[in-house]
Amino acid sequence: MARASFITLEGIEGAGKTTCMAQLRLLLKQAGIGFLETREPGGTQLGEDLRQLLLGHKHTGMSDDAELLLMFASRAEHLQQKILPALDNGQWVLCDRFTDATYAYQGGGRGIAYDRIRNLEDWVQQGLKPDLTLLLDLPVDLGLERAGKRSAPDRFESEAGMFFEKVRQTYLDLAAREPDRIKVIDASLTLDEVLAQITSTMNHFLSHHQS
Ligand code: Z5A
Repeated sequence: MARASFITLEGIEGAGKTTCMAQLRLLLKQAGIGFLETREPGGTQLGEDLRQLLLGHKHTGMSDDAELLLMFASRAEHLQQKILPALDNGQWVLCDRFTDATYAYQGGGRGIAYDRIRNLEDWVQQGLKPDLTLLLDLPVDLGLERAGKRSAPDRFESEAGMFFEKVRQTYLDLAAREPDRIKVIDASLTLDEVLAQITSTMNHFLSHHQS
């Protein structure tokens, strides 16, 4: 039997991750696959506490390095407490954001050198990477317009449009570098069309990764 797979979902603000996560959940259930659904930053008690510090407005002037290190502190705990034990037990893992978000937001958005991020990735993940990443891509204006219809903006959502242009471009660069792992979904289309792309990508993946 093939080993359990680690699947992540990525995208800029308003890309529709929440909606697409529901579709992924449904597809895995239909395939009879047991899975853990989780998110970053977060996923553990410590991670959720760190998430509040990272997304809230209490520490608006947080330094870029502190932000990066807190993302990886959350990730280290998450891997040790939840992700690795689940994979070891044969459970698939469905994670809303992971290290690609760090390259995109802290690397592309904040301008931290990718080598620094790679050092932390190597240290914390010891070679573990997602098996499949679905990147929901859409123009920044459209994403911000969709996200704007929701609740008050968090610390990241308060950034200017240029920040998200850099985040989007970094995600696309990552996808170009790792096309086998990162599948770009055109999230600017209607919800039905986006869900159809998710379903087709997942069915293709499942056909190669199920026993
Ligand atoms: N972050 C980081 O900087 N570094 C890291 O390493 C990690 C994270 C791991 C929290 O992420 C923040 O953490 C994030 C990056 C940073 N920045 N922010 N903010 P999050 O994932 O929890 O937060 P989020 O980006 O705001 O995502 P979200 O709330 O889960 O979902 P979403 O992708 O933004 O979209 P949605 O809520 O599913 O959809 C938005 C609206 O659009 C909603 O009304 C939908 O009904 C609508 N929608 C969705 N799809 C469509 C289509 N196709 N057509 C029309 N309307 C649609």
